[in-house]
Amino acid sequence: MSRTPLVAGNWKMNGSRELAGTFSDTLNANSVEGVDVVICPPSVFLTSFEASAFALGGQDVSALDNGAHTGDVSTGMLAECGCDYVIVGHSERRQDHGESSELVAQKAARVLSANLTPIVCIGEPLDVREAGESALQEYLGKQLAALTKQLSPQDLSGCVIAYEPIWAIGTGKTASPEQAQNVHAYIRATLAETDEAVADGMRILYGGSVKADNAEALFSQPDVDGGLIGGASLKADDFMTICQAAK
Ligand code: G2H
Repeated sequence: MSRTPLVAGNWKMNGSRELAGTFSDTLNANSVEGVDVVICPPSVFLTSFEASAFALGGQDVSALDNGAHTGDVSTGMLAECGCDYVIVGHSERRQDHGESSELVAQKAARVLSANLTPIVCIGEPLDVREAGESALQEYLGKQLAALTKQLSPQDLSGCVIAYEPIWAIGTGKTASPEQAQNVHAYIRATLAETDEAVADGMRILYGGSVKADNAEALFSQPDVDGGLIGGASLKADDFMTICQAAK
């Protein structure tokens, strides 16, 4: 199956209204044919974008309905601010806010029920990577199992998965294209145990120090369907180069 590549910029807690304007101008003037492009800024800047040639996404969302949940943002609010996508389960949320894989799966379900697309992040810390392949597969397998347990195959087909090895996030260390391909193939094979067609159609993004100069090698791997980009998504020119590399 041919899968439309997707490149999502995760601004994390960075950016400004001015940068939203710069990105709107650059991305609208340079649409990348055949690639879905998404910017996930801090939610306070969502309405500062004029997005015509790209989509917007949230960086996180509550698993709950609107109500007395100070500081949280709901799927309905993100949709009202123009989002089509929502990142859930980023390792920084898992680490900084103690989010479990079960909560991440609940968030994904909530995003799907609002007709938005969850970008579900999974990834291992360095000690797991160094413990060898079976430890790595067991770790990622548990993160995936929480998702496949919570979601029907039909719901699963509405998700995007992002594989982000924690040791490669913001460190300048990138998984080699071969390392990325091996894990992506494992993720697809694991999803195929639930539903082969869903696994075949699943877009699996790579994230972790993707830059303008390494994107093409990563994205050319058969099971790598684009990227989730952090630091390099804050410079419009670099981000455009990365989007082009996904074609
Ligand atoms: C991983 C990635 C974006 P960076 O967190 O999700 O960030 O590209 O800065 O490693």
